[in-house]
Amino acid sequence: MGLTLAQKILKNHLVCGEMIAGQEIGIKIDQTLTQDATGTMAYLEFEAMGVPRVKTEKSVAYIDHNTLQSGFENADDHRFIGSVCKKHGIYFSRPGNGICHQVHLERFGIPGKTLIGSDSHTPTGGGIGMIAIGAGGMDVAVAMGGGTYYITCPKIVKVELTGKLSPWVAAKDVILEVLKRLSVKGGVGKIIEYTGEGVKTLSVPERATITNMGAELGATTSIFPSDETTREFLKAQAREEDYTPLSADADAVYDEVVEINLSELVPLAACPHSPDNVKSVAEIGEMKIDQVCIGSCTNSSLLDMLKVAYILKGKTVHPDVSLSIAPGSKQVLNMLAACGALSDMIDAGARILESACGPCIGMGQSPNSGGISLRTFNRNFEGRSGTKDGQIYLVSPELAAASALTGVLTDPRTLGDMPDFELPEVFTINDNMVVPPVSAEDMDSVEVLRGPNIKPFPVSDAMADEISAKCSLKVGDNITTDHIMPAGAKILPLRSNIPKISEYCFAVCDEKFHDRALEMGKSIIIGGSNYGQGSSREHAALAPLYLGVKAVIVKSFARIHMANLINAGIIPLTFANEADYDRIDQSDELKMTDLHNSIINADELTITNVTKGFDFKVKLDLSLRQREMLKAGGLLNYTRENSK
Ligand code: MIC
Ligand code: SF4
Repeated sequence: MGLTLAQKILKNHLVCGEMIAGQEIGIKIDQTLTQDATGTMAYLEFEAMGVPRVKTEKSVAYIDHNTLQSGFENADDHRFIGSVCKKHGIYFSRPGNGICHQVHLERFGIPGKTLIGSDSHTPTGGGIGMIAIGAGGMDVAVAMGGGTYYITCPKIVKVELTGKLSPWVAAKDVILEVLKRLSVKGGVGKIIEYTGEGVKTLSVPERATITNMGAELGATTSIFPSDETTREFLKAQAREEDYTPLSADADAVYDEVVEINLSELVPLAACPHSPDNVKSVAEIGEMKIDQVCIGSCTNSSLLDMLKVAYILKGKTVHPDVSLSIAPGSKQVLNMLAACGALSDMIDAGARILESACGPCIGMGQSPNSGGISLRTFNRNFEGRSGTKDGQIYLVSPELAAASALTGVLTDPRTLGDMPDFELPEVFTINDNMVVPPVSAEDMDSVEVLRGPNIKPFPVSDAMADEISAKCSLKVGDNITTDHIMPAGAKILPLRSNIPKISEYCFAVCDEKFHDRALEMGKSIIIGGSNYGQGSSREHAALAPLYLGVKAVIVKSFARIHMANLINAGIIPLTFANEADYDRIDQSDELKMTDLHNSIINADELTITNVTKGFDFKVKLDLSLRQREMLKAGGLLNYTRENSK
């Protein structure tokens, strides 16, 4: 039986386990990436492991999320990460060099290799045929130390692309269509593999837009074949030697098949407040807009920017609209400047931002109260923009630019003929903002520089045999990590300070949560389905750990967050009977006994609701490794125990 492309790469990297969907497998990781908002924690954890030099083929640390540096906290974190990298063998991409995923695709990604990154949009690398997976910082730290990375062997969904996109219909519309069909939890436990005749009509940046936003499906990752288009892209990046042709076997067997005829797609938008709330521009109808933001790791490539510049050239942004543009990398910005496209943007009235995440993570550009903002980003969760009642629509750069000129949601197909936008044969290459590490012999000469905001991270105690705790919070379905541990300009600088950042934990849902949880001492959280979707931030597990959360009982979990909870030593449980969710209220006291035995051996656990006087069953859907990890009190304790 033939293999799919994803299966081939996984098989090549298999360290343990069997390639059977649903079972845990361990894979070898070739490359890692971190960004600053998750990086400090990941490097503190790496230091705690005591491995002197990274054992990967390439590890890169990017500074792209918080580049505002309002106050010393950020600058200190950047300096810490820079010095750790220099010492331990990691390449350091300085602030200004660009968004991690964009730069990694341009300069470091290699078809057929495995990459994990402490950022959920790491699957961008799937655009050049990598198995690129978002993970928690601790998993990245372990991989840097040469450790195996564990995932549930995914099912493979084939997305068969036929036809060709119509003029002004974009790659963004492809992934929005997939999201519309599969939903934000439709990809959980799956890899989305793109095949078919339509693939060759898409450039590498377009493929990367699609794999990037596959994160919003909850998928393990997404992948495109590596073909002539990939070769040309790598060649233009002066990296032709990194090219290998890769595709699925002709007789590969897939678990699901989705067919998309590119020719039939129309401009789409994800409406507030979920990336899968997708409607066509025609369905949304006439809508006045206040703001347009173009950029983010989904849509900030040179190709995207050239299209935007073309649309804006010689025109003026509508007087009621604020337009900001953040080119994805120094390379993109530089090339826009050299060809005059940047000047066209500036001339039209665009506000040019630094090549960084910026507004995508709420670092400025929050819309006005109730403001309607069109963004080329990948997430429109409530409050993420920094304005609680902001109405965020996720759209293509073409649609965003066209609308910025008219002040209303505008179908880009009204722009008339579309010229051929082609990628350059040679990109402008200058890696002078990537600082290489010192050699292993010189590592002792490098001092790691720590600022006062860098506080030790919490480590869980070994699991107690009995837990009796109150429910400190009950939340509904699709809770995102932006609810659990919000980001934004005020909170992001605290990523290295868990006690301080914990003050904002769940504040979007309930401002009193922090105080209540601390007062309870230990507690349990109850949630609905797809709990923890979105970001890979392990702070969404570390802050609850710090606040005494011992277990989270939900209808279902999102992949990365569940792994982060286990790494932190918090027990993730799912209701055996979802109806029991309705029978538990906040402040109910829940009791679990005989945990030492059940955590290792049982698939189900009985919990007593002491307050209401009934028992209910929960499932322990865990591998033996995860069970042992929980018993030890998380990944660090487990690693220490096993290396004795
Ligand atoms: C995001 O888009 O939510 C982030 C910020 O990039 C996160 C990482 C983080 O929280 O630092 C992600 O997607 O993993
Ligand atoms: Fe940065 Fe936004 Fe991409 Fe996250 S989704 S990596 S915040 S640009």
